[in-house]
Amino acid sequence: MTIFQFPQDFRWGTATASYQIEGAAQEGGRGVSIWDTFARTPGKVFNGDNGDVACDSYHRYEEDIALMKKLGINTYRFSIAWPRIIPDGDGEINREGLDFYHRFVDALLDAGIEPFLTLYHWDLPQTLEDDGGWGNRRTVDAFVKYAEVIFKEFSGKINFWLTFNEPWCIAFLSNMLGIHAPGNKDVQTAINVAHGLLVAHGKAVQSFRRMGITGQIGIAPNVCWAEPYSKSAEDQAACDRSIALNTDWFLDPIYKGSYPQFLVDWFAEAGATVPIQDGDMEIISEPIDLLGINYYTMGINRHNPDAGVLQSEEMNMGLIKTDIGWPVESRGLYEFMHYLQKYGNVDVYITENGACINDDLENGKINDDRRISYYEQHLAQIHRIINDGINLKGYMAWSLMDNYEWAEGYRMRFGLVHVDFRSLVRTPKESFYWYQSVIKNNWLEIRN
Ligand code: GCO
Repeated sequence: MTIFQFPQDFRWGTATASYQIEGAAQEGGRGVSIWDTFARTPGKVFNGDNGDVACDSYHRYEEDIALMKKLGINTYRFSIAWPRIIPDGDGEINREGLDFYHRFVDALLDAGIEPFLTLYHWDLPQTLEDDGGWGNRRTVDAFVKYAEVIFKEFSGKINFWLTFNEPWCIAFLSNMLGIHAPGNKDVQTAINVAHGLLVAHGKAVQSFRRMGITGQIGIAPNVCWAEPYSKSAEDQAACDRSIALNTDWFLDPIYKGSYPQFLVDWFAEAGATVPIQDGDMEIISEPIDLLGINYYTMGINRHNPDAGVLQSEEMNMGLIKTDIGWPVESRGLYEFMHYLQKYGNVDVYITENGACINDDLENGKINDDRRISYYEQHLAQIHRIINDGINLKGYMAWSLMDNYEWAEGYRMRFGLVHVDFRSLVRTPKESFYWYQSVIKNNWLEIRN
């Protein structure tokens, strides 16, 4: 048996996102988001599932917070639904929406749990998408206005802020690969979206400073660590492109004030350019305080001219996979955290990490041992990362409970708590009790 001790002030948490758990889609004055529309478009989401009810957390948040308390977390990452706050994107403010999040945040604080707030976890008001979405500066300005409303309302209650969740997904998964809302399949559109959201991020951080808001602010990219299939320089270059498009494409502008030139050149070959306006790069590079990192898996990639615009193909190496098909490989997190040091030893929180394991109830229990094993491997790497002197300050498991897994609908389960999507009954899984003991001890015990 091996014991890994964690720092005294380490933050233990879980994460969720508004559209994935709230439901109450037609209540509280909420406007329509691009996910409401996408989910209703035939063929886009497995089984045609949508977030109208989801986990019904809009009504059941007290029950959810009771579960968090039982779990023992000291931090909870959640997102605010922009369409609840400004239903048509940039018009009237909806007091009912703000009041809901005040009740929720107050209840978290009463329970002794630190709220970690994400401003944008993908539910863009549909009206803004209809007008060109993130590629249109109107959306950028509307986001800044929305962010300022939230800053002003919640300053003093919130100490941890994130502007955007997974910018690669917002830009490329959703607008180049067409897998998420709004479902565009165009490289130039994706690049426009990426740039628009970066300008929105920078402007929001500037407002945050100017308004003297409490706490620290940052952004949460998703990591795609990739290692080459062979020793060829071409395979290494394919990996470099995959890694850089997920993280460097967003972090270079923020930390260095410029896009990674080798990728800019690569996209230029494909006929796509970044629509930079005067002053944009100064805005984007406004200093931030922290980074959120979302890590799930890594790839072994090779160069293949037929593998999309990046010509980087992920190979099937026969590794153990979670039920969504992602290889279990914790090493990529360790490698990435060292790679990240090129931006300096910045404060980092793992804002998402977890496994899709679709085990169901059996005799009133969910024996999700494969999820426990996934968490064990990743927490062991985190312990190693901290021991290397990297400023990794907290860990948020994805997710507190099973929820709406975007294009996969409800069939893919990431929760520590099982949700019966008919009765909405919540049942803690074995992994919940395992995580509870890790948090209580503040150490990880590896079963040999
Ligand atoms: C993500 C998402 C989550 C997903 C999770 C599992 O940020 O990709 O934040 O919403 O549910 O990653 O796919």
